[in-house]
Amino acid sequence: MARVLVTGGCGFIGSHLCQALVSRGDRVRVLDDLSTGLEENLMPGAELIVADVGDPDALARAMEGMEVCFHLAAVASVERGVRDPRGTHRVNLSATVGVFDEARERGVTVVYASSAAVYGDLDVLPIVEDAPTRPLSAYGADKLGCEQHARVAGVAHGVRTAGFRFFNVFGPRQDPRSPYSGVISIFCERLSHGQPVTIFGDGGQTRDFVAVGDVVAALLAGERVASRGAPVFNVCTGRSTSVLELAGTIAEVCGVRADIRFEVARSGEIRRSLGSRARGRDVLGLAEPRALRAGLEDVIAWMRAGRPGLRVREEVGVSR
Ligand code: NAD
Ligand code: UD2
Repeated sequence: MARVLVTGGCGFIGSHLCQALVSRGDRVRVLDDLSTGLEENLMPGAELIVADVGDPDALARAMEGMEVCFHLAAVASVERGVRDPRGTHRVNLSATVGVFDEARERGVTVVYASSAAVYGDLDVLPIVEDAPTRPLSAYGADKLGCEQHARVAGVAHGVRTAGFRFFNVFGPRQDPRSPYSGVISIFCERLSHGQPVTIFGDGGQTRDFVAVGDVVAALLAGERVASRGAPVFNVCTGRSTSVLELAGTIAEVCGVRADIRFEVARSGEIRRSLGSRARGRDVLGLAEPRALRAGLEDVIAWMRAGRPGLRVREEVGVSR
């Protein structure tokens, strides 16, 4: 039974990770400010500290007695970084430097979320981890900064880390309600209600959509390979889907005809994103990823069930 801290554990990916950790018998503590996460996504059996991960006192309290920290708390939106680069930088990079520093004090291993946004728009696909990193957004630049600080924390201070460059993650409990939500959650929500969807640009832009269960499997494997060498891994499927194709497939799963409107492309938009999963397969032993259509069916089923969280709202084990 490991003692594990999950920052951002009430969020989309964090809640799935906590579910896996509690199920395998770990003692799980969550640090989350509930800015985008929901208390009803707190896994029963996990302890919750409601605080800002950038607050050094709260972080020290949260890390006390822990062996591993999964650091997922972030402003997980490229668009928010465009509008407020200073505010998102404080959470996405400065707070991560704090996590590595606290981990060094306490001998804690850190497994953290990076992003495919570190690569920017590359010509050579699929993208391997050794490809150049040329982020096109503040969000991507901050995630790359996290990786650089992980390396320094390892080399200079002996902190064991592993970083994961998630491509476009989707699944149940991804919030569809903000205009900055992931495209799959927005399209599933709208098409399942027979509403039109908006495509930014011509819809020919492509993404590598990875199901959240595959992300959890990668993070759990990351614990084993975390080292002072600060390894990084893609979390992807190696399959490319255009946004237009995606709208068509979701409409099919929902049993409706897609009503699509087109608007100008977003600024800093990446045209093609496709990851290589070779390192994850060979080093972490990751299995064949879930098929897109099967993953979309999971999302639609969750939406049709009324978007349940992991528990009913109750005040158990919460400190603020
Ligand atoms: P999410 O918004 O659902 O989860 C983020 C969680 O962090 C939320 O529970 C939020 O309340 C919490 N949080 C935010 N700021 C905080 C702060 N200052 N202090 C404490 N808690 C804070 O997003 P997600 O999609 O689950 O993302 C999890 C991680 O994965 C993030 O680091 C994100 O950048 C990364 N990531 C996500 C994707 C994706 O496609 N969803 C892709 C690449 C990387
Ligand atoms: C980036 C990162 C991803 C993650 C995410 C966090 C890349 C390749 N991906 O995802 O890893 O960090 O940011 O936010 O860097 N779209 C529409 N209509 C909509 C919504 C989106 O057309 O209503 C398009 C959007 O313009 C983009 C695609 O769908 O081309 C995917 O958008 P997204 O916001 O889901 O994620 P993206 O690729 O910005």
